[in-house]
Amino acid sequence: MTNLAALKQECTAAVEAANDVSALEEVRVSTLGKKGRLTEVLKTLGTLPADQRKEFGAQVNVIKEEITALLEARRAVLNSAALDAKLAKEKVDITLPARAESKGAIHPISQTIEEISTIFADMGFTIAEGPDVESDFYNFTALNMPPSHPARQMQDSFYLASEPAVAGTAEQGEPLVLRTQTSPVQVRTMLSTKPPIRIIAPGRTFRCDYDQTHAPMFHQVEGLLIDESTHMGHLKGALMDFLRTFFRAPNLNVRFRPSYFPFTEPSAEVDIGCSRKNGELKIGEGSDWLEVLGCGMVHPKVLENCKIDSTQYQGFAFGMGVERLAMLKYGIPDLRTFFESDLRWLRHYGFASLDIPNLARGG
Ligand code: 2NL
Repeated sequence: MTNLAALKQECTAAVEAANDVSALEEVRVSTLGKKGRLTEVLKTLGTLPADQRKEFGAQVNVIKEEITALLEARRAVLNSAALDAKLAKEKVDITLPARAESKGAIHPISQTIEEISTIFADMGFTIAEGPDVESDFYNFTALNMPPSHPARQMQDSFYLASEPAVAGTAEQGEPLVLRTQTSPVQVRTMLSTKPPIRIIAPGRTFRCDYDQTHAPMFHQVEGLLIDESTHMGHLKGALMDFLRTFFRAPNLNVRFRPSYFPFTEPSAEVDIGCSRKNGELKIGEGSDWLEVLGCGMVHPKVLENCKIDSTQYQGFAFGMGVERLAMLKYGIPDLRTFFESDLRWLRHYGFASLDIPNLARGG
């Protein structure tokens, strides 16, 4: 018959000798596992005379429970020691000076929005903001885009389950959409303030699109001016001044080409003069043209949708893509790199926090 006292002593010693969790696990398997020593002893019960079986089985079970308790206690001690060691190893000395290379930089998107805002602020525009999640009315209907309009199709827009509380002002049950342009901000301003209105709306916009020149999230700056005698000449003057300041090219050629947007009439796309030689793009010289923004006179239906009397007031509006303007101004070749958070890219294209835009520097 097995010497139970000796077996208990050996198992106890093995538990105490285990110096880490995996060694302890080996001990558990070799004592209590399927082929463990105590399990093997239990298997021999059947070979014992009937009068000894009960007594011997009970003794083995007591030892089994004791060893189980010892294993648990040892595991707790080892886990706690492992945690202490891990914490000691991961300790951060917060008194160490910051590493030079971890200096932050202003992202070119932020810088470009600041530059654009500075130029329009100088012309008397104020900055307006609104929610990213919009209702169908502010994003489409008010802007003269009927339900059948292609821009409303599911593949272009990100729709959300309708949840009125999110947008705050959405009608019950109205579909919610991630705004596809920043125009809803102007719609809200027209509905809440009396003309004259002079605002720009910079911000995030979203479209279900992804390739070399499209990202599902991108940035726009839109502008809106409404007064009693606003006309296309004001629009042309404001945008020419803007582009010449932004691209730091006082003689920049600017061309207004007829176009179509549902929310403006007439509408135009604006090109600037450039040259393309040996694959290199130069802005402000040469005889080629490059499209940079869209604009037009606010459609009377849009004014009426926004409770502005279109017989008394008219206005101009424009919209531009921030990534595109930043790429052109700072020679950034690939749109997708804007959102990759690559620190080397940011160090190269980022701006120091003291590069505050001002008009003398071109926004
Ligand atoms: C583009 C063209 C444009 C507008 C945006 C607008 C807003 C209201 C009323 C009328 Cl509330 N128009 N916005 C007008 C013309 C063009 O954007 O190419 N954007 C990147």
